[in-house]
Amino acid sequence: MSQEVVISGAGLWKPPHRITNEELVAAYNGWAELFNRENAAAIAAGEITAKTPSSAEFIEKASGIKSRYAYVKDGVLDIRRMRPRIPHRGEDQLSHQAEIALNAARLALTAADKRGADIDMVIVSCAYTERAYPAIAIEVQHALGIQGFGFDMLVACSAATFALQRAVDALKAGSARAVLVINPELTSPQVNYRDRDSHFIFGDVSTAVVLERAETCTARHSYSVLGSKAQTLYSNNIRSNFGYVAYAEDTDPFGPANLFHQNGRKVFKEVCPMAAEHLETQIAGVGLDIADVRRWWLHQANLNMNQLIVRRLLGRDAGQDEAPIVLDEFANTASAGSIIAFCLHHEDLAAGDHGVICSFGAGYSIGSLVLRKR
Ligand code: CO8
Repeated sequence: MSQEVVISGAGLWKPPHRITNEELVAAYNGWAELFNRENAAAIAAGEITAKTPSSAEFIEKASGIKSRYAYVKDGVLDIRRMRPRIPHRGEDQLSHQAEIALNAARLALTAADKRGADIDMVIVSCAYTERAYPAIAIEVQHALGIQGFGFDMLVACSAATFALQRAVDALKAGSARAVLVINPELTSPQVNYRDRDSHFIFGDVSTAVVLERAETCTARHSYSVLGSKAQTLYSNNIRSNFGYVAYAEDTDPFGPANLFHQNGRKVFKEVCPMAAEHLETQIAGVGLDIADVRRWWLHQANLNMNQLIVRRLLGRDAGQDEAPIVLDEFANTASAGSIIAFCLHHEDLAAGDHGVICSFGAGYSIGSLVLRKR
């Protein structure tokens, strides 16, 4: 059997609700006014700092984000709540994350011309899972009637590319015939909608990818994986401290320090050169030149970041055709961003065209796959 591994299908599921910058800013500013009113005496005494308003113009200029999708919109814009109101599901019900994982997985299986019985490894890989165990992947495996095994893995924004690399390795080693990688990015429960610096950054979405050996592939669109690379470098600049130890530490598991927070400026400065260098090495490593890459499916955190990375690689700007941007509509969807870009912008490629999927973010982590259309 050949060692050629292919991506044979991808699926994108969008949540039913959309939140514009204007709606989000109106809610934040309403909450900030209320906070300032309720804390007027302490603010006047210099004990706490007054909240300053957010602005839709700033958000679009600083990030390129115009809107985001929400699994549940109810509650997010309620200034007395500022978080989604997600109905609790009991242990006998399908979990929220398994449900959105299945929505994307079914689309990817159809695109790959595969059924559950053809798959024997399921990886649910994302920034957060809603519980520790049983793995969301095993719940999905059960719902799809898949034999074999499943597991969850967390690598923040690089969860998708790192899982794709695990899949490639498993297929090459022969420990799986076909692998389903799913990224159910339910980010909204971890967003601090009271934090002006980050309330606008994230959106919910779910993506999935099927990988298999070339000889079993019957899909209309498929891509040989020429190389995959995962890289990490420890940094505290993007953190979520949410975790099970909070219960024993007597700290508030939902306090601001336990929700997503970052030093966005530092991340921007440090990650852009790392990502560009990673891509140069990775592309040279598979015997290609930068100019051979027809399409860049890059991580979608910030428009200016992507433009800077592409400029460093190509020595010029690239348009939507070469490096598609989806974050204007979806915002930062953690690990799913580069996969959304792939899902929406791959069918027009011709046989022999090369493309690169690349993610970068918390950890720091960077992951990439070089593909060739078959
Ligand atoms: N409205 C108006 N003004 C604002 C706002 C706002 N909402 N926020 C900040 N400002 C002000 C600041 O106060 C500052 O004012 P001043 O100059 O007077 O001090 C000014 O605007 C500039 O602020 P910044 O320097 O912070 O602005 P930047 O231009 O750096 O833009 C960004 C901020 C958009 C955050 C930008 O730095 C960025 O995108 N950086 C990259 C960050 C990144 O990619 N992070 C990755 C995070 S995701 C990840 O890795 C995985 C996490 C897992 C998922 C989590 C799910 C919850």
